[in-house]
Amino acid sequence: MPANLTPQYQKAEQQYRRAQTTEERIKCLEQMLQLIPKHKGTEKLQAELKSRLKEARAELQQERSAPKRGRSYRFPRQGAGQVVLIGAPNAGKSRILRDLSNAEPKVADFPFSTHEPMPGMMPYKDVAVQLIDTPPITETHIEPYIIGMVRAADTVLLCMNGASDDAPDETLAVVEQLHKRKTILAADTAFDEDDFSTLRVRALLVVTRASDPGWQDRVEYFFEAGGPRLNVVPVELDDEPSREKLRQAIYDSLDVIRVYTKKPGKPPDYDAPFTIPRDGTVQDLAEEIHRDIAERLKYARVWGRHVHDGQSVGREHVLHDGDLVELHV
Ligand SMILES: Nc1nc2c(ncn2[C@@H]2O[C@H](COP(=O)(O)OP(=O)(O)OP(=O)(O)O)[C@@H](O)[C@H]2O)c(=O)[nH]1
Ligand SMILES: [Mg+2]
Repeated sequence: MPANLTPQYQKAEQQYRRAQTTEERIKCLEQMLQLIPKHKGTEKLQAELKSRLKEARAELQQERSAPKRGRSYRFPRQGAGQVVLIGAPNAGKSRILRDLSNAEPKVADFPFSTHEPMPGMMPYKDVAVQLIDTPPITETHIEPYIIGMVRAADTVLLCMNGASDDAPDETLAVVEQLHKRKTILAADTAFDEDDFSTLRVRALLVVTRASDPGWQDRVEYFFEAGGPRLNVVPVELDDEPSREKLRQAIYDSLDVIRVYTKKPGKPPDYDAPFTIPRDGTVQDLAEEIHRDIAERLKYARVWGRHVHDGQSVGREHVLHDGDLVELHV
């Protein structure tokens, strides 16, 4: 990525990645083109953005004239982050959704039991994380819409059955299916520096049935055979302390902080915190609440461990987990 890209541009780029419709993508690309610093170092990227925009506009035309073949699903983001579960058949994806969230997917002791994606909310601390279960991916089949979901996810859970000798190879096939579609599971999310269409998406390797003594050897084999070196989270879903560790790993991977708000002259709202990225600012919080507030914001007062009680701060002030903020417009 060329140097000197502003934080505003980077934010627009992140929105582009998370866009779920062609209309949204077009809007984001237009914004990126407007925000990108115009100099020699960004010429290649500008050209790339323009051709993406052209493609997206053509796509929209086509969508309007002829409805898309194949199914598509849209799950508006909710809560502290959107986490997509993928994996080979029988990996335990639906069981994770069932055990961790309010959703009631079908869980079966035979493969290919899930045919459609399903969202659910996982409560954690005093926030909730959106989990999305998906149908299995094999060497020969992937539902095309899964790619879009993976690319827009905040975190992907690559699920692998820790008790099966076939699971490492089956899971490598999942990785390969994504790779063929320019989607790479990685430790962190980023567009490829040289090829804007390739995207790295933050993922965890979740190994189910970790009460099986062989799970570590199977993970070792997965890595040695070329699997991406993701952080590993073993889980035995029959065991509550183990499930709690998985909840925590999922939440931590999102790298967000919780911020509480109060209206001037009113008591604090400690029930429903907002979540913003770690190192997020007052501006980020305001945008999370409402675009109007973000635009009209004059200053904020903050209570927390890193400020004097009620300290007045500007838009660029960096917030911390647990801060209480009063926005003044
Ligand atoms: N004991 C135990 N059983 C598990 C665990 N994870 C998954 N299972 C079982 O494994 C079987 C398959 O789980 P599912 O969640 O249906 O697997 P899936 O990945 O959704 O499978 P498909 O929808 O076919 O892709 C079910 O019988 C689960 O109860 C685990 O950690 N411990
Ligand atoms: Mg399933």
